[in-house]
Amino acid sequence: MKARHTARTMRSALAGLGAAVALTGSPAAQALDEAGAKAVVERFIQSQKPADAEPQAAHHVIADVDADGRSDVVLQWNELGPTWWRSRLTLLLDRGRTYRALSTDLEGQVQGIRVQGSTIVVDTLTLGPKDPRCCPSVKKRLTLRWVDGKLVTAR
Ligand SMILES: [Ca+2]
Repeated sequence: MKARHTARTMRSALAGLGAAVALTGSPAAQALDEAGAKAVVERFIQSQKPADAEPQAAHHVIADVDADGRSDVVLQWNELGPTWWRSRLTLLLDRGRTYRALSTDLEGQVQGIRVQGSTIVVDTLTLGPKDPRCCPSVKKRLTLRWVDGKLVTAR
């Protein structure tokens, strides 16, 4: 009785999975939707081969950062090493058939990313003097701006 129920649950779980895969397989050419953005993120993550580490996507935001009318993707991802991890932010700019990737390191645990025009605002928590390593508590904001074909840190 119990086994039959489990089999049915498995089947419906797999059906759900199939639908999700089919959606991500057809990214929109111009206006990027959520499924298209996920496909772009997945391709980028798979192209990353950090030495001794596993790349893993975390958050992403769809926005036209360079204001050329084509949606770009702002991605926060992590490199997970055996005893360390590194947080990265990558701007994936739509260049028609390909995406141009610009990356920078991030400090702390990312709490949120907002994109306003050509400005990317990243809110993080960093370690205070009394914080244990697991639990940073000091709020820090990083502002990046797309200027003259480059991603610069805004003051
Ligand atoms: Ca764009």
